[in-house]
Amino acid sequence: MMLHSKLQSYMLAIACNIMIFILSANASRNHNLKHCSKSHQLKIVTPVKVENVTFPPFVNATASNNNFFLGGAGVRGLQEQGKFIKFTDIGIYLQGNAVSSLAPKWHGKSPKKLTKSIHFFKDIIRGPFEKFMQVTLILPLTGPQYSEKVAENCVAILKSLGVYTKEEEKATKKFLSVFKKETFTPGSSIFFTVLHQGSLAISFSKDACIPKVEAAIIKNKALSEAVLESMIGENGVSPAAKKSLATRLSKLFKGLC
Ligand code: HCC
Repeated sequence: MMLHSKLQSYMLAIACNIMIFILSANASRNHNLKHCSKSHQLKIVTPVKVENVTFPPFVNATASNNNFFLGGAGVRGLQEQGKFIKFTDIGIYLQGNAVSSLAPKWHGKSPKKLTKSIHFFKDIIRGPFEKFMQVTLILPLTGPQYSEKVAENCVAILKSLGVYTKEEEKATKKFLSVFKKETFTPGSSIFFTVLHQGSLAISFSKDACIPKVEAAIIKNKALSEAVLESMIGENGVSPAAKKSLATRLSKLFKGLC
């Protein structure tokens, strides 16, 4: 009997050790922020609460098996009749390797300098890592109301870059059609994944849960990047998300050996 219970606790200890090993292997894969000491990165990659939404520090993005951390988050509002109306909360997630990709150029720069730097955000938008954006509604919007605003901004960006061709026009039409029948109540979310080859995966949820499978994929790199640029580019709709990205990334760069 004694031997039996000893054996049982022995087996339990082995099982626990195996579990801890699997969990820590997974955690270090999840938090794949190269060269960054784990305790440092875990302290810095915190959740961000914007209005009623808490953006978790790590997520699995729609249509991608890569690991993403929360770069930054902020509100998107509009000045209407002298009042600032908050419409959406925007969270920007970056693939784990973004930190080591951006650090050589941007390490040591203050959050203020990064917030003001157009080139810093261009490097995020064009960098060789995947990006994932979560837009959670504060006020209700129809699919067409939301998508027409985004498309309008994207077309302006693409034209200013001189890359708005028939292909981008077709891609923009597809973008609008994906939203045609959607309605977004407060708390529902729209997700965009800018994938490695430049495709844009779009998904929707009634809450903040991220769907594994996309509602649509649009194969147009210029449009995919323009969607992110419309949020955090030079005239991005969320200066708050830009400030948050700059502050958090500058801290993450400091953690590099
Ligand atoms: C964009 C443009 C807008 C938004 C975005 C990216 C956005 C839209 C809000 O995430 C909005 C507000 C009022 C409206 C319609 C849309 O969050 O009437 O490029």
